Amino acid sequence: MNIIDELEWRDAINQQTDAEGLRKLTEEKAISLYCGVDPTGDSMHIGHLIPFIMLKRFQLAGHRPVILIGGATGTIGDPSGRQSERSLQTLEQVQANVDALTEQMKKLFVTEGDAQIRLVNNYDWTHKINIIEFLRDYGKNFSINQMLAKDVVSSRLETGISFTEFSYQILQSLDYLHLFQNEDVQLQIGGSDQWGNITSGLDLIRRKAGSESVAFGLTIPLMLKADGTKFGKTAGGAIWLDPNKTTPFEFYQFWANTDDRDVVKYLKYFTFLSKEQIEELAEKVQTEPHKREAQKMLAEEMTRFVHGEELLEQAKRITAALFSGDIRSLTADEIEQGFKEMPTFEATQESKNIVDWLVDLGIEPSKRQAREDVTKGAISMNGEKVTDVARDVTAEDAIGGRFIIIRKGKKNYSLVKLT
Ligand code: 545
Repeated sequence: MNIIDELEWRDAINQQTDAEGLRKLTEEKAISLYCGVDPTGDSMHIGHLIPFIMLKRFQLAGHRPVILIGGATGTIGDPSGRQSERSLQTLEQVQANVDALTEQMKKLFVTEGDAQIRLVNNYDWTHKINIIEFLRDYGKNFSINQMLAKDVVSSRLETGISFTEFSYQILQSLDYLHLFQNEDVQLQIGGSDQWGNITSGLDLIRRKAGSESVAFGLTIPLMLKADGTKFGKTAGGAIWLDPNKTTPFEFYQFWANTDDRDVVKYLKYFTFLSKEQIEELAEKVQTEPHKREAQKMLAEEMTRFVHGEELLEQAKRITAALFSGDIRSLTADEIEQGFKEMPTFEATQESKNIVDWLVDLGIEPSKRQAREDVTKGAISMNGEKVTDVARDVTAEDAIGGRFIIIRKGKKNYSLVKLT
């Protein structure tokens, strides 16, 4: 299947500058293409990941992707999709983010011995341009009238936009021109918010390199959820790729909890499973939805891709232990991940009677209630029922010397940390 047909089948195309032209070119030869990311933060979330997954699809189809890290553009920040002026980050902050994002990109997309995906930083060519050159060689090719007409700018005319943010599109255009002339890049892709910047780059290429220049732009649609809420956001915030912000277990759970109405869409968009595999899973969503096979596959594919096999296995182990109640099989680190969102209490190492301990922590409202719950078998500690009201809780009960998990009733979990 041609890469453009594949993207169409995956519903991954929003706008294209010349659909027929791009299809023909990609059929004729291996092309170079790029997508950029600005170091405005130190990690991507799953929304940012989308166009880079599409880059990888081009690579798998034999094309040559370039990932651009915006060391220059990141010092300013893209006004696209924003209602108000950004506050500038320090140059040190930008550099720290460049380093973090470069690592993240390498980990995800540059596999051992893989010469196909290249990483570039636009600081390398942008910092050499002086102001006279900027105004004479580049500024002359931009029409203020056209720049004002771009959504990004026109939507800000009421509230205001600085010259700095107004000029952002010029910097991104210089990148496309640079990569077109020096790296043979003929396609830029991005989320739908990038359309204005991409077409502005194409205009610059036509003016500087000739109107017959063969270069294209393609954007990817915003991911929409069936229930109308925003994709990739949970009560706990965004789903980050950095395991210190979103643990691999939470990451796995996010995908595993996908609605039946969205799961096939996500499989097409995010995974490298084939059309046949996805069609088979789509069938199962219809015939045996209760098994949630499509969701499990989605969660596995995504967690493996972002965090690797080992952390995927750990996420699955935590999931299974929470389901069966077999808490003792988990390590302290796994408990920390699995119980991150559950009510947390702190207790000392001191031994204490279970009834007093539960009441003092606030897990039980009164001694009477605590006694009743213990006696009727409603309380378990680390997956084992405690029915003896005379039992003491000691430091020995803590898993890894750190955590005690209390379950009250069927699924009221509390995490107790020993201090
Ligand atoms: C800079 C120079 C170029 C080409 C592109 C750029 C970046 C671009 C931009 N992209 C977004 C971005 O978000 C911040 C991430 C923080 C870690 O601003 N001007 O950098 C997002 N992008 C991915 C998608 C996007 C876009 O990285 O394109 O649409 C989100 O899905 O918003 O020469």
